[in-house]
Amino acid sequence: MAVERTLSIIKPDAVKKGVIGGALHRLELGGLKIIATKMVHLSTVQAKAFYAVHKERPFYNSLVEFMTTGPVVVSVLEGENAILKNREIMGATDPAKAADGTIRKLYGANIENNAVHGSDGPDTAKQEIAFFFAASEIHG
Ligand code: IDP
Ligand code: MG
Repeated sequence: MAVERTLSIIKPDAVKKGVIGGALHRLELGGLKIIATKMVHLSTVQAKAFYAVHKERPFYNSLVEFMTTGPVVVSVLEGENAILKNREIMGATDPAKAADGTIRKLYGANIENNAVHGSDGPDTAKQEIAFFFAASEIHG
């Protein structure tokens, strides 16, 4: 296994619920190291750009609106197999289908308001990290 980096976002619903610490704690308990983190309130332009890959999906506009309803916490996570590990700790996209103990099961309300984002592969991880962080902000 290789040491990887991935992007995590604690979405506006989870920030509003007061579970930034709970979500980050679970990522750390899973062996992922936080090597960069900050709070950002996404503009519509930023949210549209971040989720551009989904622009043809029926939920795109709603997702963009949700992601701009309040601040998010973006972090770079590092560890062995970090991309898949993060997605395992997050759980399935739909909290109703997520395994017990996962962040989405614990804190997600529905398939859109699902508490957290994680990159889905090495290329997207690289792009998404660069979307939010300059190299000088990452302490790996
Ligand atoms: P992922 O976040 O598990 O990788 P994606 O399919 O990449 O899931 O979808 C991106 C985000 O879009 C999801 O995390 C969720 O917030 C939202 N989303 C996905 N599917 C739906 C849907 O069917 N209805 C509404 N929102 C959705
Ligand atoms: Mg995805």
